[in-house]
Amino acid sequence: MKKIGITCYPTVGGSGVIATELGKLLAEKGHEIHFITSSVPFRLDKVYPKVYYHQVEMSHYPVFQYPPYDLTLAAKMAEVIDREKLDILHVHYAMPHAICAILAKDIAKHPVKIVTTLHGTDITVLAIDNAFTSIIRHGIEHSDAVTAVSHSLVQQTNEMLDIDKSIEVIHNFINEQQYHPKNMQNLKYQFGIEEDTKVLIHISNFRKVKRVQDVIYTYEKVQKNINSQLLLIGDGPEYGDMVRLVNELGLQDKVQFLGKQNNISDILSMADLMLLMSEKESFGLVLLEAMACGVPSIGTNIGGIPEVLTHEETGFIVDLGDSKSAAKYATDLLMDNNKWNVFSENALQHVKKYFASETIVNQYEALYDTLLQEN
Ligand code: GMT
Repeated sequence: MKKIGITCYPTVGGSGVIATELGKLLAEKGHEIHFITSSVPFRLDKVYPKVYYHQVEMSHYPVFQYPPYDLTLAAKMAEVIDREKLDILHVHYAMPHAICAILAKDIAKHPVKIVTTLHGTDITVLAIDNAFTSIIRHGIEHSDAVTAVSHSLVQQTNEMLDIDKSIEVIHNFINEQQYHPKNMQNLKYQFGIEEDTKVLIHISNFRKVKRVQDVIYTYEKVQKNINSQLLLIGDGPEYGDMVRLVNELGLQDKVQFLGKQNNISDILSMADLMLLMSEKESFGLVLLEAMACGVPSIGTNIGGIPEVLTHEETGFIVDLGDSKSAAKYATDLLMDNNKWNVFSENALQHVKKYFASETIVNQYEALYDTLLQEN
Protein backbone atom coordinates (compact mmCIF):
# COMPACT_ATOMS: atom_id res chain seq x y z
CA MET A 1 0.00 0.00 0.00
CA LYS A 2 1.33 3.42 -0.95
CA LYS A 3 0.38 6.92 0.08
CA ILE A 4 -0.20 8.96 -3.05
CA GLY A 5 -0.92 12.67 -3.38
CA ILE A 6 -2.71 13.84 -6.54
CA THR A 7 -2.97 17.40 -7.87
CA CYS A 8 -4.99 18.31 -10.94
CA TYR A 9 -7.27 21.03 -12.24
CA PRO A 10 -10.45 20.03 -10.40
CA THR A 11 -13.00 21.62 -12.74
CA VAL A 12 -14.47 20.04 -15.88
CA GLY A 13 -11.82 18.71 -18.31
CA GLY A 14 -10.24 15.46 -19.40
CA SER A 15 -7.10 15.81 -17.26
CA GLY A 16 -9.18 16.27 -14.10
CA VAL A 17 -11.31 13.27 -15.06
CA ILE A 18 -8.26 11.04 -15.56
CA ALA A 19 -6.57 12.21 -12.34
CA THR A 20 -9.71 11.64 -10.28
CA GLU A 21 -10.64 8.28 -11.78
CA LEU A 22 -7.04 7.14 -11.30
CA GLY A 23 -7.18 8.15 -7.64
CA LYS A 24 -10.49 6.31 -7.13
CA LEU A 25 -9.20 3.12 -8.77
CA LEU A 26 -5.91 3.21 -6.85
CA ALA A 27 -7.91 3.58 -3.62
CA GLU A 28 -9.99 0.53 -4.60
CA LYS A 29 -6.71 -1.37 -4.90
CA GLY A 30 -5.80 -0.43 -1.31
CA HIS A 31 -3.66 2.68 -1.74
CA GLU A 32 -4.29 5.81 0.32
CA ILE A 33 -5.09 8.78 -1.92
CA HIS A 34 -4.74 12.45 -0.99
CA PHE A 35 -6.17 14.98 -3.46
CA ILE A 36 -4.54 18.41 -3.05
CA THR A 37 -6.63 20.80 -5.15
CA SER A 38 -8.35 24.18 -5.01
CA SER A 39 -11.83 22.60 -4.94
CA VAL A 40 -13.22 19.07 -4.75
CA PRO A 41 -12.57 17.40 -8.14
CA PHE A 42 -15.93 17.20 -9.91
CA ARG A 43 -15.72 13.44 -10.38
CA LEU A 44 -15.21 12.95 -6.61
CA ASP A 45 -18.98 12.99 -6.38
CA LYS A 46 -19.43 10.95 -3.20
CA VAL A 47 -17.48 9.61 -0.25
CA TYR A 48 -14.84 7.04 -1.21
CA PRO A 49 -12.95 4.98 1.39
CA LYS A 50 -9.21 5.76 1.48
CA VAL A 51 -9.68 8.97 -0.52
CA TYR A 52 -8.91 12.25 1.26
CA TYR A 53 -9.21 15.82 0.10
CA HIS A 54 -6.96 18.70 1.14
CA GLN A 55 -8.16 22.09 0.01
CA VAL A 56 -5.73 24.73 -1.22
CA GLU A 57 -7.21 27.83 0.41
CA MET A 58 -6.46 31.07 -1.37
CA SER A 59 -5.11 33.93 0.70
CA HIS A 60 -6.67 37.32 -0.02
CA TYR A 61 -4.23 39.32 2.12
CA PRO A 62 -4.63 42.93 0.89
CA VAL A 63 -0.91 43.43 0.16
CA PHE A 64 -1.09 40.79 -2.60
CA GLN A 65 -2.09 42.34 -5.90
CA TYR A 66 -2.83 38.79 -7.13
CA PRO A 67 -3.59 35.82 -4.84
CA PRO A 68 -0.43 33.61 -5.02
CA TYR A 69 -2.14 30.30 -6.00
CA ASP A 70 1.09 28.53 -6.99
CA LEU A 71 2.90 29.28 -3.72
CA THR A 72 -0.14 28.41 -1.63
CA LEU A 73 -0.41 25.11 -3.50
CA ALA A 74 3.32 24.36 -2.99
CA ALA A 75 3.01 25.12 0.76
CA LYS A 76 -0.06 22.85 1.02
CA MET A 77 1.71 20.07 -0.87
CA ALA A 78 4.72 20.29 1.48
CA GLU A 79 2.41 20.22 4.52
CA VAL A 80 0.55 17.12 3.22
CA ILE A 81 3.79 15.34 2.19
CA ASP A 82 5.14 15.69 5.75
CA ARG A 83 1.92 15.10 7.70
CA GLU A 84 0.67 12.12 5.65
CA LYS A 85 4.16 10.81 4.79
CA LEU A 86 3.38 10.61 1.08
CA ASP A 87 5.43 8.20 -1.03
CA ILE A 88 4.40 9.71 -4.34
CA LEU A 89 3.04 13.10 -5.42
CA HIS A 90 1.43 12.67 -8.85
CA VAL A 91 0.67 15.96 -10.56
CA HIS A 92 -1.30 16.47 -13.74
CA TYR A 93 0.07 19.33 -15.86
CA ALA A 94 3.63 20.65 -15.73
CA MET A 95 2.37 24.20 -15.53
CA PRO A 96 2.17 25.06 -12.70
CA HIS A 97 1.65 21.77 -10.84
CA ALA A 98 5.04 20.16 -11.52
CA ILE A 99 6.83 23.38 -10.54
CA CYS A 100 4.80 23.58 -7.30
CA ALA A 101 5.55 19.91 -6.54
CA ILE A 102 9.30 20.42 -7.01
CA LEU A 103 9.23 23.39 -4.66
CA ALA A 104 7.16 21.38 -2.14
CA LYS A 105 9.67 18.51 -2.30
CA ASP A 106 12.47 20.99 -1.48
CA ILE A 107 10.49 22.35 1.47
CA ALA A 108 9.25 19.02 2.90
CA LYS A 109 11.35 16.90 5.25
CA HIS A 110 9.77 13.59 4.25
CA PRO A 111 11.24 12.09 1.04
CA VAL A 112 8.71 11.92 -1.82
CA LYS A 113 8.86 11.11 -5.54
CA ILE A 114 7.27 13.47 -8.05
CA VAL A 115 5.41 12.03 -11.05
CA THR A 116 4.21 14.51 -13.68
CA THR A 117 1.66 13.61 -16.34
CA LEU A 118 1.55 15.84 -19.41
CA HIS A 119 -1.92 16.25 -20.90
CA GLY A 120 -1.22 18.57 -23.78
CA THR A 121 -2.16 22.17 -23.37
CA ASP A 122 0.91 22.97 -21.25
CA ILE A 123 3.09 21.80 -24.12
CA THR A 124 1.08 22.55 -27.26
CA VAL A 125 -0.20 25.95 -26.10
CA LEU A 126 1.83 27.32 -23.18
CA ALA A 127 5.30 26.12 -24.22
CA ILE A 128 4.94 28.21 -27.41
CA ASP A 129 5.12 31.30 -25.18
CA ASN A 130 8.82 32.02 -24.51
CA ALA A 131 7.94 33.33 -21.07
CA PHE A 132 6.97 29.80 -20.01
CA THR A 133 9.36 27.55 -21.97
CA SER A 134 12.16 27.40 -19.43
CA ILE A 135 9.87 26.96 -16.42
CA ILE A 136 7.97 24.10 -18.12
CA ARG A 137 11.30 22.48 -19.07
CA HIS A 138 12.41 22.81 -15.42
CA GLY A 139 9.20 21.17 -14.20
CA ILE A 140 9.69 18.23 -16.55
CA GLU A 141 13.42 17.73 -16.00
CA HIS A 142 13.17 17.91 -12.20
CA SER A 143 10.23 15.53 -11.85
CA ASP A 144 11.31 12.02 -10.83
CA ALA A 145 9.24 10.56 -13.66
CA VAL A 146 7.22 12.07 -16.47
CA THR A 147 4.41 10.46 -18.44
CA ALA A 148 2.41 11.73 -21.41
CA VAL A 149 -0.99 10.62 -22.64
CA SER A 150 0.14 9.93 -26.23
CA HIS A 151 3.22 9.24 -28.35
CA SER A 152 2.37 12.35 -30.31
CA LEU A 153 2.62 14.46 -27.14
CA VAL A 154 6.03 12.97 -26.31
CA GLN A 155 7.26 13.84 -29.79
CA GLN A 156 5.90 17.38 -29.56
CA THR A 157 7.40 17.87 -26.09
CA ASN A 158 10.82 16.76 -27.34
CA GLU A 159 10.60 18.98 -30.40
CA MET A 160 9.40 22.07 -28.59
CA LEU A 161 11.40 21.91 -25.38
CA ASP A 162 14.55 20.04 -26.34
CA ILE A 163 14.48 18.27 -22.98
CA ASP A 164 16.87 15.80 -21.45
CA LYS A 165 14.34 13.41 -19.91
CA SER A 166 12.71 10.21 -21.00
CA ILE A 167 8.92 10.41 -21.05
CA GLU A 168 6.80 7.28 -20.75
CA VAL A 169 3.55 7.05 -22.69
CA ILE A 170 0.62 5.96 -20.54
CA HIS A 171 -2.59 6.36 -22.48
CA ASN A 172 -5.84 7.55 -20.95
CA PHE A 173 -8.58 5.15 -19.91
CA ILE A 174 -12.28 5.19 -19.08
CA ASN A 175 -14.21 4.12 -16.04
CA GLU A 176 -16.08 1.08 -17.41
CA GLN A 177 -18.63 1.27 -14.60
CA GLN A 178 -19.87 4.54 -16.08
CA TYR A 179 -19.08 4.27 -19.78
CA HIS A 180 -20.89 1.41 -21.47
CA PRO A 181 -23.79 1.24 -23.94
CA LYS A 182 -27.16 1.98 -22.31
CA ASN A 183 -30.65 1.98 -23.74
CA MET A 184 -31.49 5.69 -23.89
CA GLN A 185 -34.59 5.69 -26.12
CA ASN A 186 -36.52 7.36 -23.36
CA LEU A 187 -33.99 10.18 -22.97
CA LYS A 188 -33.96 10.64 -26.74
CA TYR A 189 -37.72 11.02 -26.61
CA GLN A 190 -37.42 13.57 -23.79
CA PHE A 191 -35.07 15.61 -25.97
CA GLY A 192 -37.79 15.63 -28.63
CA ILE A 193 -35.83 13.36 -30.96
CA GLU A 194 -37.79 10.67 -32.87
CA GLU A 195 -36.61 7.07 -32.63
CA ASP A 196 -35.44 6.88 -36.26
CA THR A 197 -33.64 10.25 -36.17
CA LYS A 198 -29.84 9.88 -36.11
CA VAL A 199 -27.94 11.78 -33.44
CA LEU A 200 -24.53 13.36 -34.08
CA ILE A 201 -22.67 14.70 -31.08
CA HIS A 202 -19.73 16.94 -30.21
CA ILE A 203 -18.37 17.53 -26.71
CA SER A 204 -15.71 20.11 -25.87
CA ASN A 205 -14.81 23.25 -23.97
CA PHE A 206 -15.59 25.36 -27.07
CA ARG A 207 -12.09 26.80 -27.31
CA LYS A 208 -10.77 27.88 -30.72
CA VAL A 209 -8.56 24.77 -30.99
CA LYS A 210 -11.68 22.58 -30.99
CA ARG A 211 -12.86 24.07 -34.33
CA VAL A 212 -16.53 23.59 -33.47
CA GLN A 213 -17.37 25.43 -36.71
CA ASP A 214 -16.00 22.43 -38.65
CA VAL A 215 -18.39 20.18 -36.74
CA ILE A 216 -21.27 22.47 -37.72
CA TYR A 217 -20.15 22.67 -41.39
CA THR A 218 -19.91 18.86 -41.47
CA TYR A 219 -23.38 18.50 -39.98
CA GLU A 220 -24.79 21.08 -42.41
CA LYS A 221 -23.85 18.71 -45.27
CA VAL A 222 -24.95 15.52 -43.46
CA GLN A 223 -28.45 16.74 -42.60
CA LYS A 224 -29.23 17.26 -46.30
CA ASN A 225 -29.36 13.47 -46.73
CA ILE A 226 -29.85 12.08 -43.24
CA ASN A 227 -32.79 12.64 -40.92
CA SER A 228 -30.70 13.77 -37.95
CA GLN A 229 -29.99 16.17 -35.11
CA LEU A 230 -26.70 17.56 -33.79
CA LEU A 231 -26.14 17.81 -30.04
CA LEU A 232 -23.42 20.24 -28.93
CA ILE A 233 -22.28 19.67 -25.35
CA GLY A 234 -20.03 22.02 -23.37
CA ASP A 235 -19.39 25.72 -23.04
CA GLY A 236 -16.52 28.10 -23.67
CA PRO A 237 -15.28 31.18 -25.53
CA GLU A 238 -16.59 30.18 -28.98
CA TYR A 239 -20.11 29.34 -27.79
CA GLY A 240 -21.77 32.63 -28.89
CA ASP A 241 -20.17 32.52 -32.35
CA MET A 242 -21.31 28.92 -32.80
CA VAL A 243 -24.92 29.82 -31.92
CA ARG A 244 -24.72 32.61 -34.53
CA LEU A 245 -23.29 30.24 -37.14
CA VAL A 246 -26.06 27.70 -36.57
CA ASN A 247 -28.65 30.46 -37.01
CA GLU A 248 -26.95 31.81 -40.16
CA LEU A 249 -27.04 28.33 -41.67
CA GLY A 250 -30.72 28.00 -40.74
CA LEU A 251 -30.06 24.90 -38.63
CA GLN A 252 -31.57 26.11 -35.35
CA ASP A 253 -34.33 23.44 -35.40
CA LYS A 254 -31.83 20.63 -35.83
CA VAL A 255 -28.98 21.66 -33.54
CA GLN A 256 -29.36 21.58 -29.76
CA PHE A 257 -26.86 23.37 -27.51
CA LEU A 258 -26.96 21.53 -24.18
CA GLY A 259 -24.18 23.43 -22.36
CA LYS A 260 -22.15 21.67 -19.66
CA GLN A 261 -23.50 18.26 -18.73
CA ASN A 262 -22.54 15.73 -16.08
CA ASN A 263 -24.04 12.44 -17.25
CA ILE A 264 -22.09 12.27 -20.48
CA SER A 265 -22.37 8.48 -20.78
CA ASP A 266 -26.19 8.73 -20.86
CA ILE A 267 -26.07 11.35 -23.62
CA LEU A 268 -23.44 9.40 -25.56
CA SER A 269 -25.58 6.28 -25.45
CA MET A 270 -28.27 7.99 -27.51
CA ALA A 271 -25.73 9.16 -30.12
CA ASP A 272 -24.89 7.53 -33.45
CA LEU A 273 -21.73 9.44 -34.30
CA MET A 274 -19.18 11.59 -32.44
CA LEU A 275 -17.37 14.44 -34.23
CA LEU A 276 -14.05 15.86 -32.98
CA MET A 277 -12.48 18.16 -35.57
CA SER A 278 -9.76 19.78 -33.38
CA GLU A 279 -6.56 21.46 -34.57
CA LYS A 280 -4.77 20.50 -31.32
CA GLU A 281 -5.60 17.39 -29.33
CA SER A 282 -3.03 15.40 -27.41
CA PHE A 283 -5.45 12.49 -26.89
CA GLY A 284 -9.16 13.27 -27.24
CA LEU A 285 -10.71 11.59 -24.20
CA VAL A 286 -14.24 12.16 -25.55
CA LEU A 287 -13.44 9.80 -28.43
CA LEU A 288 -12.63 7.07 -25.94
CA GLU A 289 -15.79 7.82 -23.97
CA ALA A 290 -17.84 7.59 -27.18
CA MET A 291 -16.18 4.33 -28.20
CA ALA A 292 -16.85 2.82 -24.77
CA CYS A 293 -20.55 3.55 -25.35
CA GLY A 294 -20.37 1.86 -28.77
CA VAL A 295 -20.42 5.13 -30.72
CA PRO A 296 -18.16 5.42 -33.81
CA SER A 297 -16.33 8.74 -34.31
CA ILE A 298 -14.85 11.03 -36.92
CA GLY A 299 -11.70 12.88 -35.86
CA THR A 300 -8.92 14.93 -37.42
CA ASN A 301 -5.47 13.67 -38.29
CA ILE A 302 -4.05 15.70 -35.41
CA GLY A 303 -1.96 14.98 -32.29
CA GLY A 304 -3.00 11.83 -30.44
CA ILE A 305 -6.35 11.36 -32.22
CA PRO A 306 -5.01 8.64 -34.60
CA GLU A 307 -3.70 6.75 -31.52
CA VAL A 308 -7.27 6.53 -30.22
CA LEU A 309 -9.32 6.23 -33.39
CA THR A 310 -8.60 3.67 -36.12
CA HIS A 311 -9.54 4.75 -39.63
CA GLU A 312 -12.17 2.54 -41.31
CA GLU A 313 -12.44 0.40 -38.15
CA THR A 314 -13.76 2.40 -35.19
CA GLY A 315 -14.45 5.56 -37.18
CA PHE A 316 -12.76 7.80 -39.71
CA ILE A 317 -9.81 10.19 -39.73
CA VAL A 318 -9.94 13.31 -41.91
CA ASP A 319 -7.54 16.20 -42.53
CA LEU A 320 -7.96 19.36 -40.50
CA GLY A 321 -10.83 21.46 -41.87
CA ASP A 322 -12.00 18.79 -44.33
CA SER A 323 -15.70 18.92 -43.52
CA LYS A 324 -16.50 17.60 -47.01
CA SER A 325 -14.81 14.22 -46.41
CA ALA A 326 -16.13 14.10 -42.85
CA ALA A 327 -19.68 14.60 -44.15
CA LYS A 328 -19.24 11.90 -46.80
CA TYR A 329 -17.94 9.37 -44.26
CA ALA A 330 -20.70 10.29 -41.81
CA THR A 331 -23.47 10.02 -44.41
CA ASP A 332 -22.24 6.65 -45.74
CA LEU A 333 -21.95 5.19 -42.25
CA LEU A 334 -25.30 6.48 -41.02
CA MET A 335 -27.02 5.06 -44.13
CA ASP A 336 -25.53 1.60 -43.70
CA ASN A 337 -26.82 -0.13 -40.55
CA ASN A 338 -24.65 -3.23 -41.01
CA LYS A 339 -21.49 -1.18 -41.33
CA TRP A 340 -22.49 0.97 -38.35
CA ASN A 341 -22.98 -2.17 -36.20
CA VAL A 342 -19.53 -3.46 -37.15
CA PHE A 343 -17.91 -0.10 -36.30
CA SER A 344 -19.81 0.09 -33.02
CA GLU A 345 -18.66 -3.40 -31.99
CA ASN A 346 -15.09 -2.64 -33.12
CA ALA A 347 -15.14 0.48 -30.94
CA LEU A 348 -16.23 -1.51 -27.87
CA GLN A 349 -13.56 -4.16 -28.45
CA HIS A 350 -10.85 -1.58 -29.14
CA VAL A 351 -11.47 0.16 -25.81
CA LYS A 352 -11.36 -3.17 -23.95
CA LYS A 353 -8.16 -4.22 -25.67
CA TYR A 354 -6.11 -1.02 -25.48
CA PHE A 355 -7.67 1.37 -22.95
CA ALA A 356 -9.04 -0.79 -20.13
CA SER A 357 -8.74 0.95 -16.78
CA GLU A 358 -7.08 -2.10 -15.21
CA THR A 359 -4.24 -2.10 -17.75
CA ILE A 360 -3.59 1.62 -17.43
CA VAL A 361 -3.80 1.74 -13.63
CA ASN A 362 -1.33 -1.18 -13.51
CA GLN A 363 1.06 0.86 -15.66
CA TYR A 364 0.94 3.77 -13.21
CA GLU A 365 1.41 1.41 -10.26
CA ALA A 366 4.43 -0.18 -11.94
CA LEU A 367 5.91 3.27 -12.47
CA TYR A 368 5.43 4.16 -8.79
CA ASP A 369 7.05 0.83 -7.77
CA THR A 370 10.09 1.46 -9.96
CA LEU A 371 10.58 4.93 -8.53
CA LEU A 372 10.31 3.76 -4.93
CA GLN A 373 12.72 0.88 -5.53
CA GLU A 374 15.33 3.39 -6.71
CA ASN A 375 15.83 4.51 -3.08
O1 GMT B 1 -9.36 19.60 -24.15
C1 GMT B 1 -8.93 20.45 -23.41
O2 GMT B 1 -8.51 21.50 -23.80
C2 GMT B 1 -8.89 20.19 -21.92
C3 GMT B 1 -7.61 19.49 -21.56
C4 GMT B 1 -7.69 19.09 -20.10
O3 GMT B 1 -6.97 19.67 -19.31
O4 GMT B 1 -8.45 18.22 -19.78
O5 GMT B 1 -7.50 18.31 -22.37
C5 GMT B 1 -6.22 17.76 -22.56
O6 GMT B 1 -6.11 16.59 -21.75
C6 GMT B 1 -7.06 15.54 -22.05
C7 GMT B 1 -6.83 14.41 -21.07
O7 GMT B 1 -5.56 13.84 -21.21
C8 GMT B 1 -6.89 15.09 -23.50
O8 GMT B 1 -7.84 14.10 -23.81
C9 GMT B 1 -7.08 16.30 -24.45
O9 GMT B 1 -6.80 15.88 -25.76
C10 GMT B 1 -6.11 17.42 -24.05
N1 GMT B 1 -6.44 18.62 -24.82
C11 GMT B 1 -5.63 19.11 -25.77
O10 GMT B 1 -4.58 18.59 -26.09
C12 GMT B 1 -6.11 20.33 -26.45
